[in-house]
Amino acid sequence: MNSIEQLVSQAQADFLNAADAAALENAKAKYLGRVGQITELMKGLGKLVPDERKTQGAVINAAKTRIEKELNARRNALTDALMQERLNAEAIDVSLPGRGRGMGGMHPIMRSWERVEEIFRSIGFDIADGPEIETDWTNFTALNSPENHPARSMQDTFYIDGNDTEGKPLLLRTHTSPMQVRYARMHAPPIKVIAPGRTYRVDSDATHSPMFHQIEGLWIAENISFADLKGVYLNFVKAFFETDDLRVRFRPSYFPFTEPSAEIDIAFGSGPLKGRWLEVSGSGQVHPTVVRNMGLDPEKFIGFAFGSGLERLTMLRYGINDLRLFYEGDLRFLKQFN
Ligand code: 2U9
Repeated sequence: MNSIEQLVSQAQADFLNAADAAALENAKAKYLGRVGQITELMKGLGKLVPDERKTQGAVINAAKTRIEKELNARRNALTDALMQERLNAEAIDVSLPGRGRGMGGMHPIMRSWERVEEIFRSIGFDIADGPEIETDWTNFTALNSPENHPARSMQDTFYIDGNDTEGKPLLLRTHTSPMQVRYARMHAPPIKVIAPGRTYRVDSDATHSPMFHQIEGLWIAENISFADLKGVYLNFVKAFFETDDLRVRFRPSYFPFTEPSAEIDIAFGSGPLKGRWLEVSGSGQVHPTVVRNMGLDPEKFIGFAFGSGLERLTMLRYGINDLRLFYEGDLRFLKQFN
């Protein structure tokens, strides 16, 4: 083998030995670089006589072409190998089961909330939503709660930094009734409205939570009576608990915003709670002072109202025995409602 053939073989061997692109570029420099062996041979041509220069030149050029071909072949091989390596590393096994996304679900309290709205909407009640931060007037005074009532003490109600326009501290509403006052001041009778929402009291044990939900109903018209309230409520509990086998009883009670007032009890005719009277709501004829505070003449308009805890209704509907389960976020509990 003459020396130029050896040079080509050597280049081929060096290229094959180059394990990556950087090593290959170094090997290329050895032959085709500024001081590479082929380059040096080219430079030497100038010293030859024209005839020899021509024949030698052709030989060197042919060798250069072959070396470049070997170089490109190796370059492509290295690129392909790299791609193959990546494809292997990033391979996706399409036969594996998918991980999926966790689906959120409705909280049982929200289920009741929507259910109650749907039932009352179906009998022509409007739904009112309003602020959870309230003024002293709307939450207490308008609802005939006396200035010295214990509910107004710092220990019983959550107060907010900042005052209303009367200079009284703002507070977290203790019931949804202030929304009824707001609604009645904005609408002309007849008024049929429910106000569901979050309410707050300084209370925390197995049967009380500092945040809980209420649903209140208000019906104001010229010629209605307790019988209408009773009819609406009976219709509601029958729809809510999905049974006609149910009795309702009104027991005298006291609330500052209603007079007369009554607790509402229900008794199921069958099921695990069969025959037991269960307290589900408070109710009454809206106190004349409250009617006046809504901007209406109590001589002309009569109002009936009721209020229930959504937690209580939900516990009875699903047979839940501990209020705290609603707020612990335990998926074992929550998943049962979805
Ligand atoms: C206006 C006038 C009167 C709403 C009423 C009750 C009786 C009542 C409690 C039941 C369980 C609250 O969540 S609870 O603790 N509510 O007993 N609520 S009458 O009376 C109103 C409302 C608005 C303007």
